[in-house]
Amino acid sequence: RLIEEDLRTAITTGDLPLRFQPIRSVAPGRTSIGAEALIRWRHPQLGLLAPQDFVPVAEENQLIMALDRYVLRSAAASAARWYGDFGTLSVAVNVSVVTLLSGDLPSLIAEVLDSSGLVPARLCLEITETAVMHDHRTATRILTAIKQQGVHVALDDFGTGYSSLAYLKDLPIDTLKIDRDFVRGIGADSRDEHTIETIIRLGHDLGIEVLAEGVETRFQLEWLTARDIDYAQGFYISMPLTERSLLTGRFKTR
Ligand code: G
Ligand code: G
Ligand code: MN
Ligand code: NA
Repeated sequence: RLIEEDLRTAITTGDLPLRFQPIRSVAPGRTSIGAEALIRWRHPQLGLLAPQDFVPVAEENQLIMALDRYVLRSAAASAARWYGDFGTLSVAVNVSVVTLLSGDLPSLIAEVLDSSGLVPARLCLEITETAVMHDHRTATRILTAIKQQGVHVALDDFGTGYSSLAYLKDLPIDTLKIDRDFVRGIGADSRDEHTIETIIRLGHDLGIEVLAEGVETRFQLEWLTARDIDYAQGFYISMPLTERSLLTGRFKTR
């Protein structure tokens, strides 16, 4: 059997479990504000597969919209049940550029919010920087429609793609996610440190919050906190968790 046939089947049977990686606010109190949904594939012969093993297959075989729809529905249904010490929690969902540019995303989001009952502001869409800049006019138009629905938007893997600052100013986004490649250089490579400082300043000057991905050490977290980072995510905060593990930690469910 071809892998794309197996994947088509998995999307309909739901053999695509989500993991959730907590995102923490670094402001005093250090509370979890939500989690990023990360898809896996429980393959009958190959075991648990990571997204890089099959998301590209989905993108090449017109399966990506069905996959993104599945993840959005599943993540929203989960997040609608969560609350933490300081109220409800958000879920961030990675959405492919194919789905973003198709124009079907606003209606899909409306359906997902309606069926899950999730408050719009508790859903964040993660779009990669490269995807958005590839066709920034179409992306800006569609993201504007999505923002009007009350959903948040984050620019993922920021700093690795090519980005025009002129476009960034016009993009309706709430959060920049600094790519973990830069975070790895904290304490080791002053070019990475300067890049991070520049991204934080740029984001804040534009009224955009900034999150650091791939935070693996206490030193990195403290360095970032001293430079006014808003949010942190990474193995030092938490590995990606099953929903069950998430809910035995700081997360609770109604
Ligand atoms: O979980 P992991 O670190 O292996 O994720 C690797 C990459 O796969 C991440 O960069 C993420 O953007 C992407 N990814 C994870 N889950 C999804 C998903 O549900 N949909 C899409 N389109 N990409 C995902
Ligand atoms: O592509 P995206 O950035 O959306 O995906 C997040 C991916 O990064 C997931 O596959 C997750 O397993 C991985 N990840 C999360 N935290 C860390 C970390 O601290 N270090 C490293 N190396 N990878 C991480
Ligand atoms: Mn992401
Ligand atoms: Na990322």
